[in-house]
Amino acid sequence: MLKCGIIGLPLCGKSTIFNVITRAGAEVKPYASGKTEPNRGLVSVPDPRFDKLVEIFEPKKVTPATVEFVDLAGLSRDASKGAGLGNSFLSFVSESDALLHVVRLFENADVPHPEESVDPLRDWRIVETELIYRDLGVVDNRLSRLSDKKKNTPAESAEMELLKKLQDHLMEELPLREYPLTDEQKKSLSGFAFLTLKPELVVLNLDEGQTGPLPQVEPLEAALRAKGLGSARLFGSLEMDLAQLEPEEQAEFMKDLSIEKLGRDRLIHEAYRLLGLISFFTSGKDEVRAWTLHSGDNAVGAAGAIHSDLARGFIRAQVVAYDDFIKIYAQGSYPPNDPRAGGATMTACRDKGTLRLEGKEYPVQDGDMIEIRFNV
Ligand SMILES: Nc1nc2c(ncn2[C@@H]2O[C@H](COP(=O)(O)OP(=O)(O)OP(=O)(O)O)[C@@H](O)[C@H]2O)c(=O)[nH]1
Ligand SMILES: [Mg+2]
Repeated sequence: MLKCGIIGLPLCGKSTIFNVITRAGAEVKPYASGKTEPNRGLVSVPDPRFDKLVEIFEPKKVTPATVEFVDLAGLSRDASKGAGLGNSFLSFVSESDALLHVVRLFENADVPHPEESVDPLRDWRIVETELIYRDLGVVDNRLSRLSDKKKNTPAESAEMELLKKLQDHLMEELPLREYPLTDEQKKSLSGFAFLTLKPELVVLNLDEGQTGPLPQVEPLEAALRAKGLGSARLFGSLEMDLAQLEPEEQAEFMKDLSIEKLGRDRLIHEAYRLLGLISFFTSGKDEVRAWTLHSGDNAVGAAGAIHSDLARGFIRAQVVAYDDFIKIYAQGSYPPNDPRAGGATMTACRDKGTLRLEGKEYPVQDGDMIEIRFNV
């Protein structure tokens, strides 16, 4: 299961954002000390293409793509040296595939700020620095273990050479994602689960009044842009309250507050993209399902995501791109919600040559509709 860890200073609104995303109703208050397990929530990835396929096929069962979000304890200054509760949670950060880094923008006299003032750029740097020092600790340990050995294999010597360069880089308080690594090097380092190599999206947690140009957030937004990191603004508390309402009530409130669109869907979507994920669909009368692959995975990988038998006995993949399918659907004569429309459209795709037969190495494209032909 792909995981997205929610990190940030204590009391910046991580659990609030977790609730917005998962609608789970986790406790929003200072992280209880003694708590050893983070809150976890599975989230369906909103995808209008998936919704459309469900509408066309009217299946008995629907299974959207999912991502797990993990709500972690706050990382304080010096967490990498053992300070604060967040330190014991660094291991949960390392098991995450991507990070949502929450930064506090809201002013609230009832909620103490660990650094005693709201300063988003400083706060973001504090947490980033802790991640850098945690990675440096991992590099230091590995290097001292390797240099303690009487003799190193050629592979170990090469590893030491690279690690020393990374050590210098980290000592300049730079994240590893800013070090030019080849794909091969990245692969060789994957076992270390470096925190500063993980893709990161910064969530600016705002109060409802904080709209338009915000001088206090611009330095951080500019710094992130320069680093090629994405950021998203979100009204944490407000969206959490909205998430707990029934849809009609929610729509009414949003109209009153002149909010056009919730940040939730955008955030989940962005996280999915950040994870380097794509979706392919299987669709029929029984089930419409979205499956998750890493961008670049091939047709056998798609088969294996469904079942190992399908990968083992793989013959061919029948593929039609979602957009092509919809074009042909639109030419069809079935009224909306006619249960026959899905199958009929598939047949039309085959007749018109839009449906392709692809081999094992075919790189699956986001939005492909796939049926695997196999033989075991
Ligand atoms: N006014 C305002 N208050 C907020 C906002 N987001 C969070 N809070 C409040 O800040 C407090 C802490 O929020 P949490 O979501 O628990 O923060 P956290 O980062 O999970 O805290 P720890 O887990 O203890 O590190 C709560 O009292 C929230 O109601 C916001 O956008 N505006
Ligand atoms: Mg919390």
